[in-house]
Amino acid sequence: MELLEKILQGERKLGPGMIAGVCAADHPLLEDYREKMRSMLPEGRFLVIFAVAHSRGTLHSGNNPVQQYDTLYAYRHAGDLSHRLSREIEDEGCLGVSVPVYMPMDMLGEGKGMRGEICWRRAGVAAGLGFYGKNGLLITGEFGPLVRLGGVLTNFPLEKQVAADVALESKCGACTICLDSCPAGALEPYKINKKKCGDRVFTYGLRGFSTFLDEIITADDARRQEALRGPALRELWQNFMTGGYYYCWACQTSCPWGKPGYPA
Ligand code: B12
Ligand code: SF4
Ligand code: SF4
Repeated sequence: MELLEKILQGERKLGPGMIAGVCAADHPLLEDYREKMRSMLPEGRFLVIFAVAHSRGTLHSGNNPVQQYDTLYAYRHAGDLSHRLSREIEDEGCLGVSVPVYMPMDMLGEGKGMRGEICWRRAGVAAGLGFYGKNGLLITGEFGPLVRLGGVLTNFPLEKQVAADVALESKCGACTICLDSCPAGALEPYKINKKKCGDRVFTYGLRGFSTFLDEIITADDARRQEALRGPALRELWQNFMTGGYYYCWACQTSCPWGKPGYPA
């Protein structure tokens, strides 16, 4: 069945490890993103949000290359679904803008670095896909926070598909597992210290790259040669090639939501 048809029929589960939901573009949770959405599609009225599950086994493996690989493919999968849906919508004579799952982002605006065109966690809550957890992530009933999100802004009439059941309240209760599991101490309930998390997640991302450049520029010749032959450059090169740069998933893997038998 075509994707659009499934969405029109209100199907939440699109296939193994894939769920979707719809929200109005003017949902109050997305107020801060209205201007951005207008810039993407002035006539955009609805957002279709996809959540694609990670492989639980892979993310729990503790092996960084396979974790990166799974992350890249979950992103790609969410992007593919969005791209496909936008084509189907345009076949029907409407417009569909596939919004980036993570990159590219507007990195040029003053102080804007690393701000998405849409906050997918907010959009996911507004589309009834789950609730906002103490770990600062969207927690779905099916897969917990072990998902990558993406979606399409469209003028296709989807008012009948807009989620009625939206979890504005957290369902974390007294649990603090993710807060205690963060190796960077970056989490407080519903609040994340981005600097602390970024230092960990971007060990060989933008932060690692600027540290490397700084070292190359300021070091003496011997140290420079050492740095050029060292592992950091190899890892940075690999990340530039693959687009992967993550080194932590603990706030996703530690959450009991979505694990077999949970919630009961
Ligand atoms: C930049 C970015 C980062 C940065 C900054 C994180 C951040 N909190 O913004 C860094 C590198 C630190 C980061 C880390 C991680 N990220 Co990240 N990140 C993004 C990205 C690309 C943009 C986020 C953004 O715009 N931030 C801007 C500022 C304004 O956000 P903020 O200060 O946190 O404020 C938001 C929240 O506080 C939230 N909020 C506050 N109160 C409430 C209340 C309710 C009810 C709701 C719904 C929301 C909400 O709304 C605010 C924004 O509107 C998104 C993709 C996207 N476009 O959404 C992925 C995204 C959030 N990241 C994701 C993931 C998985 C991670 C990591 C686990 C790393 C990894 N291994 O992949 C960690 C988790 C950190 C954490 N616990 O939050 C996933 C989350 C999936 C999910 N289940 O929710 C996303 C959605 C990517 C995707 N397409 O799936 N990330
Ligand atoms: S990704 Fe790692 S460092 Fe960042 S908040 Fe989650 S557990 Fe903490
Ligand atoms: S680990 Fe516990 S506190 Fe953290 S998001 Fe999951 S349910 Fe909420």
